[in-house]
Amino acid sequence: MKKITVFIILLCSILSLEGFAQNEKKERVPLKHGAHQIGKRTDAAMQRWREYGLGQFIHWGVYAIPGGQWNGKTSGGAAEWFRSSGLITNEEYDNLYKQFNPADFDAVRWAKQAKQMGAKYVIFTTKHHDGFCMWPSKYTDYTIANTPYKKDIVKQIVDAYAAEGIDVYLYFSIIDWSHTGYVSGGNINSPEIKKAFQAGEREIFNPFKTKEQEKKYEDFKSFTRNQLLELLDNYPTIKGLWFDGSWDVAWVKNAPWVDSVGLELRAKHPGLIIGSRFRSDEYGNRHVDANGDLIDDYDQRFERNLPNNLAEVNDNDWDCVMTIPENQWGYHRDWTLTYVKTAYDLIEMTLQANSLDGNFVINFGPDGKGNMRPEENRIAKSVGDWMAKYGEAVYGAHHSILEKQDWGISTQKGDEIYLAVFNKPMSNILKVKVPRAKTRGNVYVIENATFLSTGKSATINDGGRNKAGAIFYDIPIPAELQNSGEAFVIKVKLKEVPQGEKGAYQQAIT
Ligand code: H79
Repeated sequence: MKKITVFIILLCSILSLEGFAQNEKKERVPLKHGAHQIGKRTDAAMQRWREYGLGQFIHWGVYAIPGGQWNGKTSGGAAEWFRSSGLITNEEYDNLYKQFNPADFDAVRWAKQAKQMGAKYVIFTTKHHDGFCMWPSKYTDYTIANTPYKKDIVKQIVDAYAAEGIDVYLYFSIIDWSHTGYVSGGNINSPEIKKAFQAGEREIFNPFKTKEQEKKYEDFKSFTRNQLLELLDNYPTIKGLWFDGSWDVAWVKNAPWVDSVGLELRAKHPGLIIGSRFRSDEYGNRHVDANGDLIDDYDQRFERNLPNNLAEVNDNDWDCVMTIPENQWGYHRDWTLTYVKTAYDLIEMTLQANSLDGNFVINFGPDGKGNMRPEENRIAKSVGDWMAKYGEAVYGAHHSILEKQDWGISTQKGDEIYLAVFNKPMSNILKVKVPRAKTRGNVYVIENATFLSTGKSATINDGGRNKAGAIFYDIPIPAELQNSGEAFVIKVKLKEVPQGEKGAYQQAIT
């Protein structure tokens, strides 16, 4: 009798699973150029990426010479977009490279600064939309080799950062205003274009006005492919490529080709990490394909924009790249135009990113001589000093089981929880709400708590319960942290104990 019951249950579950799988299959759009893998990569290179916590972005190119200003006029737009600011002619801009001679540039100095800041990886602009190459590419004359400076800047960055143990990623824009074959077909994100594209009406948005143009775009494609292969050949120690500009219709129309280039790059460079801003699926879907699956290795949509909760990141890997002013990536002489973030802001954002399982990347825009600006130097130092004390709460730390609380942000590594206090309570008593225990009938108690900056144990007092029965603990903030003006971290260990266990709750309160 028992055997029959088991058999029936088994049969039912197989049948329902089968039915489920079929339903799933029916709903999925068959794609040749969608995500090539479902779920997160688990190889060593990607595991390493996941532990970075904090990175540095550097935007450097000929746009650093005007620095957002020309003939006494200031552009309010992004400095690295200065060519299209309307303040400079294309001819003037395209000749700036003849003056590019950053006498103060010292890659070792930058790498040491990044190391002190606590950055575990750097993303460096090899080529922005203007097409100027910071390496001596053999496929164009518009490179560093033809400036008075001459030397390969990418190589110096790659070597100096590697020497500091910082992983290098190369930024590459697929937009190239300097290439005669480059054609812009408009932005695929515009709802009108996207709708028509997905309906198969691709001809309406054909960016090529003549056969000649279409042929030239083929030249541009081989040029781009050559440059990418060249970067991997020249700098074999890099860990990944950070793409930009891929929203252009001309690029999206070539999705199958872009996909083939991606596969070629990966085959050539095992472990290579590429974000979701390289290619689209064959229906013009970017970042996530028609089935909602992330394209390539991590989500690149959080540019200057942090997610607020885990639901927004959909269990994907992701990075957030952030400017210090509102939207200046390259060097802009005038930083009074918008709010300029403080080190405190950026540290809080770093914690926020890591608490939601992402990496945070702070952008630097050095000037035309090769100097970081004074504000950037100060920020790097402050972030670094903080990371030296509290980095444990960032590196390899991820989402914690604590719910979001008013005092700040929590992260978790194994069974250690880090309470990063950004909003010190007026009472100077930190009220910490512990989550429900995994096992019914159990509760979490705080077994011990330590102030990371001093290594001293925290006093843990009973903080009562709310109406719903949630347990709170009160941790008094010691005098030396009350007025430091600095965010601080308390490392906490939770222990699960049976709710009724005599003295268990009190025992944990030391
Ligand atoms: O490299 C940085 C930006 O230059 C690049 N991505 C980051 C990492 C980027 N390119 N385009 N965009 C971001 C989005 C488009 C912004 C624009 Fe504008 C709005 C282009 C024209 C209007 C901002 C304002 C840039 C120029 C003026």
